[in-house]
Amino acid sequence: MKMGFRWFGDGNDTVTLDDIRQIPGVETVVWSLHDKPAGEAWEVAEIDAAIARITSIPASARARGVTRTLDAEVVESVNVHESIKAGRRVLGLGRDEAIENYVTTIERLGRAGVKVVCYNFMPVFDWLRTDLWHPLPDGSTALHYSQTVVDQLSPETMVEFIASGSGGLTLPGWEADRLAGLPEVSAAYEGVTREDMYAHLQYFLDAVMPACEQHDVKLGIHPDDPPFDLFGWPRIVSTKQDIEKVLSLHSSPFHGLTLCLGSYSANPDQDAVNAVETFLERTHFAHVRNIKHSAVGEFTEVAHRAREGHVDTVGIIAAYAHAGYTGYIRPDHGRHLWDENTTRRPRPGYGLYDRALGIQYLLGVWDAVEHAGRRG
Ligand code: DNO
Repeated sequence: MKMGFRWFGDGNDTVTLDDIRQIPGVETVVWSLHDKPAGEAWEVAEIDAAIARITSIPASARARGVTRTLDAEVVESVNVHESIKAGRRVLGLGRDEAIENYVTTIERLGRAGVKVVCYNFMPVFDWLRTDLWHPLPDGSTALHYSQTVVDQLSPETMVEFIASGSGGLTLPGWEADRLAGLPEVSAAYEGVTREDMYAHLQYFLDAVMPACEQHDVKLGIHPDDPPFDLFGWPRIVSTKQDIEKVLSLHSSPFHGLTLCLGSYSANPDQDAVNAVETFLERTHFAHVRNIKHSAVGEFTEVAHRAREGHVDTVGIIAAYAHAGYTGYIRPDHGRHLWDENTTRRPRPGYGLYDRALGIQYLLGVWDAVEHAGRRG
């Protein structure tokens, strides 16, 4: 297993690579070109520059004796253009052209040494929360979701709400280019059924898998977050049955999952540990975090420790450790802690401290399982 940490890039994240280097156990920086509109091919020079930034140690740090390096083997995400998901021309781009650019990006990332690319197939919106700075009883804040609130909002008000809570940073999945075209994008899904969405995903996989195999890049689809249909648009990666169906769409071992266990567990009927075990062979990347359900369709993100919420994070990591999982894991969203909200002003869910604490907890479980194994 390789532990990763998501980083949004210079000027786009209040966490630094120097910070990440000091978190014990982190080997991989999970990155992306966040200002790249979905549908465009990533340029070789941009890829090389991003990877060089992550993998090299600046001279100033070297002078302080820093030698610890990080790799850049995981990209989260290369976003899938709406034309591919909706199966028709959207925002001036046809799906075949968008797929061609996706294939070019995969080829270039593979040549640059990237091993896993994460993506999602959610229509229009990516992840969604209704409170980005929800107060917790311990004085920290965290992401919160309430279906009742969503039911009272329109897609347009949702966009305004997320933008107002972002602190001026571009939030992944809520990029301006995607949202500027909201009326057109949303109209493109009219009449698109779940079955159509699976067919569109299969069409995409058929086109990109040869490049993945040739360039040794594994593709991991991220489950819907939250795992419910929103605003009437069909979401197709929400439950265990959905994931089974998704995996059946293409037999290549390079087609697999970014198994986000927090997203998956937002539906209390799903069993996260069972999903880990069932989908182990096809899990290229796992996101591990904890949530606490407060009512039907309502949850708050809490610390990674299992007993803080309703996700069995111990069972999840133990299952991976017992199986000798060799893919990537990252902690997922954390609370915003200590003086972070006033000093560092983190991205919602992506502060430094709680994710660093979370990693130590996850690695503690991992090490304990390995240790017990050695003692027989
Ligand atoms: C939010 C993230 C998502 C995720 C994408 C994957 O915090 O979990 O934006 O990166 O859905 O494509």
